[in-house]
Amino acid sequence: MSRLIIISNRVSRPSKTGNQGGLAVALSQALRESRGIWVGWSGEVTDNFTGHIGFAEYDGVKTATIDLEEQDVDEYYNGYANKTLWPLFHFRIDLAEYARDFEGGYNRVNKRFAETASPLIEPDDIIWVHDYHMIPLGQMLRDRGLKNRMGFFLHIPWPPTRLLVSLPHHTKLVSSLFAYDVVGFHTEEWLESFRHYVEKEMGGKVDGDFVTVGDRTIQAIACPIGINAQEFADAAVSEAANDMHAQVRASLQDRSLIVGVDRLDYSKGLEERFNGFSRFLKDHPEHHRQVVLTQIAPPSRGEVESYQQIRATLDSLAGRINGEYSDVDWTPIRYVNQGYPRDKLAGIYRAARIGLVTPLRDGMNLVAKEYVAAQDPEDPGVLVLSRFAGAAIQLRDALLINPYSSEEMSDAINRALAMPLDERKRRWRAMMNSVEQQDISWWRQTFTDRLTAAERPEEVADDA
Ligand code: ADQ
Repeated sequence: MSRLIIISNRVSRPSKTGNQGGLAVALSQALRESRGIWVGWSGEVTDNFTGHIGFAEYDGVKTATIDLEEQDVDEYYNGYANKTLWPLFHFRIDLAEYARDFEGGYNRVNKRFAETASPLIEPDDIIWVHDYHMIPLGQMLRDRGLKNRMGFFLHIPWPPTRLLVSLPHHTKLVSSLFAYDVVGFHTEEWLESFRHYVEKEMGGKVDGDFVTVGDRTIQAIACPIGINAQEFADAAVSEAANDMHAQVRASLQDRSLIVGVDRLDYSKGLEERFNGFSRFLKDHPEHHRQVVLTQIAPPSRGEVESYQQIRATLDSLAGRINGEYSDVDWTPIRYVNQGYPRDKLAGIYRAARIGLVTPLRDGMNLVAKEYVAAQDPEDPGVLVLSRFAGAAIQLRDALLINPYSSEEMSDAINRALAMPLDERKRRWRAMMNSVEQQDISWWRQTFTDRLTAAERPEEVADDA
């Protein structure tokens, strides 16, 4: 069995709050089972880049990290990754910033990663690069002579061609993906957009999973990420979860709980969610005092202005809605800016009659799957899910809504609250089957099997 080398912006480290992004949560276990190394940024900033590699092991996961300079963090992480690619790939060209310094910093840091990782890589290793921070890394590793099988997985959407062409040097960025052997997306929709770009902008040819540009053929596949369904279901009935469940229930005094859990990010549709909930309160006075929306949203990327703005917007919106509808003994929105350990989070999900997951665009969305996995099979809650989350393709039995429409959101909340037990069970069972079948192990196995079976670049060259 080949060793797996995972390279991503950050490596996963267990934190007390359990506040990890989806990528980190998903990959920890995947890497533990292989005997590989996870390479990434330490999260630390140094005065001058040294290239020094810090080796460590956390929870059975071997890590190799480098520190970056402040300029790297500004241009590469806050800049090109989070001010340029993240908004653009989430269809928000209004928020995307294009600056040469960002692009330069992005390429510089990717080169630094290539220099760091290449001495650690042995000829039989399989390399798996993750996410939009690292798109050109594979090409840079190839430039250094690496012939390993190399895969790339994009955790966010792939934007429509008409939006992507607004990025300066877009073809250069996309071309670099052809250094990999397998490129993975969460859904057919993102895959379709990628193929469309390659055909229209690069004169490429698509033949099933094979995509060819010039003399390079790669496999481009849809491979939806999952969660560790069993572990999450177990966590939901752990002691910590039961305590949390009891604490939440006691505080609700028989009111129904609606829960939202998201990083504080404009792509998650939090403003639209608050507006949708406000619309529900307006449309349904009979539910006043009967429901509480608990929105858990730990801040992220606080150095980026658009994130400061969304935070300010939500602070005032939550205040306004609560001001309008609260009574001395009822506050409709509980807005919480902290993270919770996973078992406690599972207890909160289980206490909620409705999981409200309404991103405007999301590569997948693991919260939707976690909410399903945490439910009590005898009395499951209802998932209200945005059509624009990748997860909507698999979770067809959620109440699917357009998150831009506060009326649809209001109707869905009303319908979910009234849904009979039979229907709740039937929908939950169908969703749980999908969450269990296409779980995190399935995802990793599906992707790495493809990668292992791919022809190595030198085999291709030998045959030619
Ligand atoms: P994210 O945008 O971070 O991930 P998501 O998939 O929902 O979104 O994952 C978030 C993770 O963080 C979940 O596991 C959740 O439990 C956890 N989390 C969020 N808030 C928390 C809190 N307050 N306390 C504790 N834990 C919290 C990116 C893409 C997604 C894609 C994933 C994985 O944007 O579309 O699903 O990667 O590929």
